[in-house]
Amino acid sequence: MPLDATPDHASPSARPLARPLGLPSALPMAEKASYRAVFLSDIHLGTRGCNAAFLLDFLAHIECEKLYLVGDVVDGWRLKKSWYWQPQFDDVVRAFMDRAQAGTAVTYIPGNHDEMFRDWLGLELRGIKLQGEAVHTAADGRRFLVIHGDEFDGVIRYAKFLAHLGDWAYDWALVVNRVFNAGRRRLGYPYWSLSQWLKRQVKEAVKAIDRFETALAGEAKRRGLDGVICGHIHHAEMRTVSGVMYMNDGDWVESCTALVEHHDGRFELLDWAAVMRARHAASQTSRVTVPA
Ligand SMILES: [Mn+2]
Repeated sequence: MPLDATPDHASPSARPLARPLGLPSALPMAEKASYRAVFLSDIHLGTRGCNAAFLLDFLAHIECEKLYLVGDVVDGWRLKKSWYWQPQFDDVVRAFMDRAQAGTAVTYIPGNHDEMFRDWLGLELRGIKLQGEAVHTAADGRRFLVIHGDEFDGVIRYAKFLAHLGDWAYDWALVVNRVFNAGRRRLGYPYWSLSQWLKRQVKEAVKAIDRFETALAGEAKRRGLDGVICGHIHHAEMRTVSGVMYMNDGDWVESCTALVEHHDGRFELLDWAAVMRARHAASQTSRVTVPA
């Protein structure tokens, strides 16, 4: 039985968490795709999970007037514990600096994992502006609050882990449950259902993500803006929440996603892992064996 099989789970908040994103409408191949603005966050340079190669590939295929780095670009927490730095991480940092030097307006909004940069807000580092938050005006005049989002987070990281538990976890839980309760019985304790507890936790996780989205949308609304652009929860999303646009640019650890604004003010979420898969598939089919 799947974890979400209970009827009361069929609320709007029970939408699938790992919704597949589309390929960019104009798949950039030979030419560079040009966007008005690009939003990236949760790159987590300094961790093994960081997909720097994918990000470098993305950066090599796009051009933009404005680039927003929406927090958790460098993982200072992890680096403090143990130093882990790849040459590719340098390449990413250099790519951002080169963009700024070449005329792209680069704004860096630190998150909670790179909060050390929050001491430097207002500074400009080699053309990169450090700001606590920003208001981005789209080509069509709509205005968006750009913020990392950890300020509105409860225990979302833990919640998200639970939200990703699937059927396998439920089966596994049943086994653990049996062993666990056999032990409890021997010790004279009453039966306790781990699967019921897990089910409740998953439901809470979905609610927690919902709360995050509602809180951020609410903040944008309170300020009279048309929406919010954020990161932090590693969950790319673009939907209307409380009457305003909620857009989360995702991450470069679990998925490889970016939010882009086209020159006409249209926003789009790009799944770069899917782009790279598509390109690889195309290169495979075009490889023709010529008989001798
Ligand atoms: Mn964060």
